[in-house]
Amino acid sequence: MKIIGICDTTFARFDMGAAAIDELQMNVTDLKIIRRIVPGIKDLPVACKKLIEEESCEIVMALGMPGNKEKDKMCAHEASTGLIRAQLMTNTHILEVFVHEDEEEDPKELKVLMEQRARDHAQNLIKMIFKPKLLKREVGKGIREGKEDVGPL
Ligand code: RDL
Ligand code: RDL
Ligand code: RDL
Repeated sequence: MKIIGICDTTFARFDMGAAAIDELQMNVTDLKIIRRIVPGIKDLPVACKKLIEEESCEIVMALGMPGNKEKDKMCAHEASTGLIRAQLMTNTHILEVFVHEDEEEDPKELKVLMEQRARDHAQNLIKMIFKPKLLKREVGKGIREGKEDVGPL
């Protein structure tokens, strides 16, 4: 059985963690999910590192929403750097699932994007951990998460 970590934030305007967990549970049975919730994206790196080191998670999803201000973009870059460091320190993947608040103007479309990106990255996790052969089929195919794939050249 695989232990999978889910870490998300109260800052985000949609429950991306729930969408990711639903997608995982609908598609795989042989897994245990451990969820942690933190205030914001800068709190994700250590929470993910603890899921790996203290809860033995094999892979973690870090979900969050950088806001629409310049400050928030800086914050997102810092959080992202922290998530990469946590991956390098633990030799374990942490899938960064961020949706920037300004990716969509319409709140309804933003909500759809947040849900779909969380689900698409949950599918990526399933491929990485359970079905690596499926990833090979998608190499170089212009795959995106949350929106239409752009496709190969
Ligand atoms: O450690 C407490 C907070 O500093 C931390 O939760 C931050 O991630 C919160 N935060 C900001 O301070 C900020 O300026 C967040 C954002 N912007 C943001 O855009 N998205 C967040 N948190 O999830
Ligand atoms: O950990 C999961 C994703 O965060 C990770 O795969 C990213 O590298 C995906 N990604 C982005 O999130 C992004 O904003 C990529 C790009 N831009 C990009 O320009 N090229 C990529 N990935 O290969
Ligand atoms: O080229 C259009 C988009 O692909 C581009 O704007 C991406 O940077 C959007 N994006 C993010 O901003 C992000 O934080 C993506 C991801 N994460 C992601 O994980 N997967 C994407 N886009 O396909």
